Amino acid sequence: MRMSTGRHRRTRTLSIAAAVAVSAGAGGVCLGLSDGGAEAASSTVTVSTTAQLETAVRNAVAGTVIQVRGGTYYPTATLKSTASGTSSARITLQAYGTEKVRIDGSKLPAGSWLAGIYGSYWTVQNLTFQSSPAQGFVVTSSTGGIFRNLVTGNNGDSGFTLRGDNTVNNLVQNLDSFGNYDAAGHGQNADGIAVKFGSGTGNRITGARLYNNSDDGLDLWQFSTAVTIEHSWAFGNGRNRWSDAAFEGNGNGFKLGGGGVAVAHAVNNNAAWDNTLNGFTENSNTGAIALNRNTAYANTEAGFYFATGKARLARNLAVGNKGGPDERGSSAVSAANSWDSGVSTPAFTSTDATTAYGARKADGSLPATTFLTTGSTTVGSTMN
Ligand SMILES: [Ca+2]
Ligand SMILES: [Ca+2]
Repeated sequence: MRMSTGRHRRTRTLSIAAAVAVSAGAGGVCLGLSDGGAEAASSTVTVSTTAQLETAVRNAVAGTVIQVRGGTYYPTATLKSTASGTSSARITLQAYGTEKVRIDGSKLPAGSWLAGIYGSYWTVQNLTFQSSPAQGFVVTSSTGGIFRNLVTGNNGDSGFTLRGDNTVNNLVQNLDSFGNYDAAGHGQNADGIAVKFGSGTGNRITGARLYNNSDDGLDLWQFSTAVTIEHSWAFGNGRNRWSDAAFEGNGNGFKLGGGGVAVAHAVNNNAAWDNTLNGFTENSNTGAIALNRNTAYANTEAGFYFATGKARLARNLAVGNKGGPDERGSSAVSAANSWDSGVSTPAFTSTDATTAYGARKADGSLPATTFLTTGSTTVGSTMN
């Protein structure tokens, strides 16, 4: 069901009519048109079975909107697409209305990812990807992706991954990624979100909760272009929650490098707590990572570990980390942080994390919480 650009233009009117007809239906499946097989310029496909979901993803082209009815879906092969939308005709995969959709990988063959997107200009939103035998959701060398209000939980490797060169201008907004654990690696690989082994400008992660993963909350290993990370929380990572006698999970909240790259990521207004290693670490990245107004609380190692690089730390807050607030080398620049001289450490309004684990707001943004807030306008994360 491929189409030429010319065909696409000539069928536009018809496809709009078809889309209207579809949305007037009773939630059934509506695929394509009756004009000889040309794909619609903007076709809405509503799916309610696993087979329909698999077909719809396989056949998606620019302008396709796939709406998934509430329920749990069990793909038998990776949901995969190499198709690209355009900035004006995106490919959209989303829950139908406010219905709860879980895409569950527990019937996939061993080693399979649950979803793999290799194209550009996708919007994927309001969906859960869970219980994959390997990675949950993987985006490879994509431009202009919007990945919003997704949950990636209890997968057999990292929950959400951006990777590859030409990874450009992707937005990951309001991701919940938790409980991911690679049994085969004894937990050494499964991060909440991995932006690894690649490059490309304009990638941003915001509003994420990355928790209880076997390895790190966020990992930027060998991603050689600056990534922006803001308003995200990483907590409870690296603990052996799987009774793995040979457990090898790391447990940094935010792992901001590795593999020889030197890159100035931007890390603003995040929080890391209760991780088994550092709250925030360069992980050998010697670049000028900029960290502003982040909070590290009660991590097992340092709050902020920047021993070798040129990181610039300002207005961060570190309290109760067993390895101390900061571990800095002479190349790092530190000013106006809670550990710097002349700066007072504000008291937390609350150290009860219960509300931080709670339900998100209706628009998918982080839950309101007083946890780790201080009211300070100068130091630490605002926790929103
Ligand atoms: Ca690891
Ligand atoms: Ca990792």
